[in-house]
Amino acid sequence: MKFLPVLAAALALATPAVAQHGGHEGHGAHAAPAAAAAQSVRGTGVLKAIDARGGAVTIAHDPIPALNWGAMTMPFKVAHPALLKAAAVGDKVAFELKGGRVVALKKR
Ligand SMILES: [Cu+2]
Repeated sequence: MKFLPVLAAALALATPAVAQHGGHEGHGAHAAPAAAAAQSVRGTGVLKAIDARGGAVTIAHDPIPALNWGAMTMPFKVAHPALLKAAAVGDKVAFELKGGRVVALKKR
């Protein structure tokens, strides 16, 4: 009977209001939910940094309801180096994530 309260707690955490940043702060743990790996998800935000060597961009992204993510600033690996040149720091951008990586990025 210990199982049920735990399950109830897990379900409570799954509600959008509470799960907003669940698992979201640890970026390494940003291995996105299965849904994100299977299909692409679009987001918008502001490009904060470009890490050419690391092949990553830091985006202050708006909430992404499809992933249950609240707004936050975080780094993303890019799928192709060319994406690093798609926009400049400070630009408002639209991007597409697949498998936790940015597969499309453009100025908006
Ligand atoms: Cu994030």
